[in-house]
Amino acid sequence: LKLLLASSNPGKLAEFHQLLPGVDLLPWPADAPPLPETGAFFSDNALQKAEAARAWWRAHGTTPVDGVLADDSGLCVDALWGGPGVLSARFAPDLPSYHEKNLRLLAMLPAGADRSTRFVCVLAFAPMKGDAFTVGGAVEGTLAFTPRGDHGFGYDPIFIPDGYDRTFGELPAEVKHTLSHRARACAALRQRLGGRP
Ligand code: ITT
Repeated sequence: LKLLLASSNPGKLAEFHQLLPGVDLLPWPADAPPLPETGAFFSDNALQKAEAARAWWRAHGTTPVDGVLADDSGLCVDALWGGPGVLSARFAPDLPSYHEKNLRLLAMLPAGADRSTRFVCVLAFAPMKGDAFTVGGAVEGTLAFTPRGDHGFGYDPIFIPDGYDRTFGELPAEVKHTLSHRARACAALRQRLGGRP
């Protein structure tokens, strides 16, 4: 199976290489246009990205692919009414690094707040022939009190999955890939594709 990954996030690309080992994954070209994500829901944005990328690849693609995969994901903090959620990539745009964004996000929680949090991932799969569909996955956890660890990317240093006392930033990638939102969405994708890839 040969797929185009409609994502400019290198952290996601690295994870998909590990989570979809049988798939020949093409990265979104650096000179391709930015993909739209103007929706109110993860599924809406994932579909927008997959369908826009498929249309662009039909016109400009350099090699045939079986389909396009897009990922819309984020961190949903109960004490922030589910935020930053679908806006996770756009949280604190004034801050240059995820370390600073993570500190800002933690500082928004009042002392004693419920720290329950989940990571959500919706994948949209747009086959070159046929209709696009979405699958999803989530992982429950809590927010750490300070960022810890430098594995992974983005919000990983502040998320402690239930059943562990280390953050995704501290846990080895092999552990994250047994229980993450993206791993669960990939399992659903494999099932939907009938056992492939
Ligand atoms: P593309 O749309 O090009 O794929 P993006 O980074 O804009 O890239 P999203 O709109 O889906 O992607 O935003 C997801 C945000 O949530 C982004 O800030 C990520 O860093 C963060 N995120 C998603 N999955 C994560 C994970 O497994 N670990 C840490 N942070 C994650």
